[in-house]
Amino acid sequence: MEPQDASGSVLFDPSRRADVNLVEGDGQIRLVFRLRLRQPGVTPRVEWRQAGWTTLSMEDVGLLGEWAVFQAVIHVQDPARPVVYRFCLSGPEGERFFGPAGLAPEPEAAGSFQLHPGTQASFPVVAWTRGRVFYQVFPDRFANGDPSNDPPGTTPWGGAVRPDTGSQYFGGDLAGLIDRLDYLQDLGVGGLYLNPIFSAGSSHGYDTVDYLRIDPRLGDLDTFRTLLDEAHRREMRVILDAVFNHTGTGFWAFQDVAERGAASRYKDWYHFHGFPVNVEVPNYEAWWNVPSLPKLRVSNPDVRAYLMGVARYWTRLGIDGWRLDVPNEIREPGFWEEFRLVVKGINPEAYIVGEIWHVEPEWLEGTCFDAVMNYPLGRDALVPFFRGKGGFGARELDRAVQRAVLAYPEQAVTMNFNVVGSHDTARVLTALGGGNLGVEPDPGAVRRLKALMSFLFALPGVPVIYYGDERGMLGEKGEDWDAQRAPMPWDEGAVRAGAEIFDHLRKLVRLRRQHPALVGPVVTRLALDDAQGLYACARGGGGEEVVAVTTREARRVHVVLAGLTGRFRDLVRDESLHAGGQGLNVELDGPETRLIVKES
Ligand SMILES: [Ca+2]
Repeated sequence: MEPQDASGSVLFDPSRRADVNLVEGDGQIRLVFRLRLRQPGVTPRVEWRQAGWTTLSMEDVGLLGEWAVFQAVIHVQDPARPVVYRFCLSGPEGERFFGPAGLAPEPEAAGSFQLHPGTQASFPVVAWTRGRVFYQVFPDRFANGDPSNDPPGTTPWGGAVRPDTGSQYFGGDLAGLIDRLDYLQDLGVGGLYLNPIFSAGSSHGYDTVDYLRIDPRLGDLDTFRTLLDEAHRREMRVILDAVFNHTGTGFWAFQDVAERGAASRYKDWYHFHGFPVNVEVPNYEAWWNVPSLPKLRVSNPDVRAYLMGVARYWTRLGIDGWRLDVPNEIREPGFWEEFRLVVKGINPEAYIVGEIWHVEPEWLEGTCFDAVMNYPLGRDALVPFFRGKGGFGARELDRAVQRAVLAYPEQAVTMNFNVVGSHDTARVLTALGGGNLGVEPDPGAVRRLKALMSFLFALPGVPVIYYGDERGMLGEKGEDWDAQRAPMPWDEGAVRAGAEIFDHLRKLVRLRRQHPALVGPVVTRLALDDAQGLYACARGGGGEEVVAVTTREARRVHVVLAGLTGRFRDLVRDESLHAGGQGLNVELDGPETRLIVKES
């Protein structure tokens, strides 16, 4: 239900957590109301009662698409009593009321919404995600710690990436990752997201052959247990890739049907159109019609039970969460809700990240995932802004930041998985104009990358570094050409700009741990200047305030941030600033992002 008035000028859905969000913390319950309006000159208030009626004005917190979003927060005194509420809109036409019946001139006609705080489940934040930075590892390409498990025909490390990259192996494995945990600890990351590590038919691993076995080319169960222990010992959490929409053709259930046809007891585990099975001209449903990726019939209770068993097995083994591959392609009602219950039942602090490419708040209601891969922020906003192309300026950046904050409930905003590149996209440095694999990155692009990363680290959500981005790796994503999945260049100086980028990210990772202001859900715009490609916002929380000022222009620009007084410190440059009578004067040597904390 999305109550809105007939003219379409008010939008509010009491069943959406982004619209009414119950937040528990610090021994109290808050209700965060957000009302969307599309009518200038209207001032909304929320009227609510537990005992007597109270009226609270709503604050204009930004734009979500074409909607102005107004917010009010109330503190629930008695969770046992229902909260009754409605909205009052004052405008040129006088006062009107908004409730379940829509807009009406009288409160009685609009009606009132009702909410029972005591029976409503809150959406808890996975506490350990606060202040952490994730690192994504594509196992075959990260580090080869055990040449004895290299598949036949393994390409020497650093050799050319072939177009048919799924059948090409570089020999990377879990032993190599364990060897490099000290390196990752030095970088400071607190979480690892591993692309698939279960037995599979390709180097990317998305065609699972055995969900309960580590791919022998990567190690075995003992190696994996060692990885978990060694990561945990270093305060790093590990999440795995769950590929539940499809399997590989080598998976035992598919093999059984391939052998026995209609007589197989697994014939209903997939969507076969006929028998015998034909993998040359597939007579079954497959992911994007790729014959090697037959789609599972998740509506089959046996399949569902099997997949829940997989989730149970690895969660019990001690992993810290899951990244779910193409979860939007599994539309069976209740599937992801059940997955969440299974996983959280074993580990309530497990972190569940869905591979969702668009802004889709329905996944982040607290019943399915904790986070989505936030491509809309990283790839669709930060990259085009800092790239400086396609008319994506400070105003568009501002809109995208507001969308990232206002489309979701605050718990999800702080937990969102903020990728700026992945195994599925061009490398971020390439997308910023750095060039393709094999060249020395363009120095201007390196500066843009540093500015982008500083800004990313100042926004709510969990920043994610794709392996090698910290060493200046380049790589375009082609049709069948995954240059963004090249083997990690471990030789010092393999990329001249590598050390500079590494040091920058290392500093940012630490700042995120040290400054609670960078982690909270609220972003307040301070300045926006399209001509200077400049944007500034305040971040606050934990008793401190940090100001992020960024420009993408390759020149000196400056801005006076009115209303700021006192002494400040630039956390990236490590230098002091003083606000004058006009405010805080910030100069930038663009492209650059300055992160400035108020000291007094
Ligand atoms: Ca190996």
